Amino acid sequence: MNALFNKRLKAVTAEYEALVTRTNEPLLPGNGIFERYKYPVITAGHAPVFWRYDLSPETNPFFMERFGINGTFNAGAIKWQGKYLLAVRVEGNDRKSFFAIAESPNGIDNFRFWDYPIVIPETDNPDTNVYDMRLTAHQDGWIYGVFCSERKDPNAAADDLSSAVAAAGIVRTKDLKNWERLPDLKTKSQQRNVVLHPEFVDGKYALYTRPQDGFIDAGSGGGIGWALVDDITNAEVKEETIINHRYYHTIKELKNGEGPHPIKTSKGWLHLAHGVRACAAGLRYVLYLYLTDLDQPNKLIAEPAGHLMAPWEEERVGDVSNVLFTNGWIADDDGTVYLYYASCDTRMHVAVSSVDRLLDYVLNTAPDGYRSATSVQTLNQLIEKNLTK
Ligand code: BGC
Ligand code: BMA
Repeated sequence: MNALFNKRLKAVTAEYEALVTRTNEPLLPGNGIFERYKYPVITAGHAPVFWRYDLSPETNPFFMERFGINGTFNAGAIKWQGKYLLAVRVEGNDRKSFFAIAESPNGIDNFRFWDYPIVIPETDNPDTNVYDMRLTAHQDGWIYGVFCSERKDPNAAADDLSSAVAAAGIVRTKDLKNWERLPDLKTKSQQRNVVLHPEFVDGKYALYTRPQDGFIDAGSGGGIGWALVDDITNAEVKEETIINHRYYHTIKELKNGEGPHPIKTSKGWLHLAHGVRACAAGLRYVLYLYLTDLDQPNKLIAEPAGHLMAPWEEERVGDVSNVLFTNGWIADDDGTVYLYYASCDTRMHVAVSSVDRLLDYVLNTAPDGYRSATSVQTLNQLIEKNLTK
């Protein structure tokens, strides 16, 4: 009998159980647009004990971690068979990401990972790293996962071990357990943040894209793109138009990208995206909303100025600090919206709102006037309205 092994097994299991069964609570009063929740919904500590440890005292006498988890973030989301599921980007200590489904009965706490991570079949050109999966239950009956597949740049100089190429990988499933890999999206430029629209448009599959000049630089790739694709089993972007542009001195000056697929509402398609600007501390990632036309999902109809959410308090610090990123949300049958976001490439959080509240926000928050003077005009109108009542 190995007393150390048993003692550690007991302590580590108790710590895990306490973490995954902890009740979450909204932080009130908030801003009225959404409520943040007190605790992150998924952290590295949510990885099951049997992922991290060899549970045999013979082969692991010190009860030592054998497979370290570095972070759990950038999750796709879907409600499935009454449960709230996240397709989490799990990153090991070895810097490789993979996907694993975590399930909650209520969307805000008690998330537990399924026993096994998702096995993504490789193509003839194996991915070095896969990350940031968007889930779409498409009109065609399949659930798709579109993710970023990263490979070393074959044209990089011999001493350059950092240059990479980003492409959109595509998988599909009927049960979220067995996944079929389709060919990667063919496009002229590199792509990250590609998202499948849930409905056919003019009888075609519709993709939100993010053309970019290089691996990091969006460069001349003006913003979030839109492309129609004939055949998803051999997807090719032939024509791409920009539907949500970047602008000087805004929260998305440097880059932007679609989050999860948009939510269909009575007033249009509600989109959640990320915007990036550069500053002395590095790249700052925030989240914003915009609305497009119900019949033409590529036509912008409203966009409030600035961010919906930016890193706040503990959310500011992590592996890649000053980053909020999102690629998953769930609109429930009663109109509740669970907005899943990651902070700093480290952990997952939830904020809760409703379709009605988010529509009120997009339609009644002033758009960007792009100058300090226009912001002061907007503020003065509000002050005057309030003080002359
Ligand atoms: C990282 C991503 C990051 C991308 C661009 C990749 O190597 O895994 O998290 O978004 O580089 O910086
Ligand atoms: C990228 C994204 C995310 C990540 C972010 C910050 O461009 O695609 O994977 O969260 O940078 O590192």
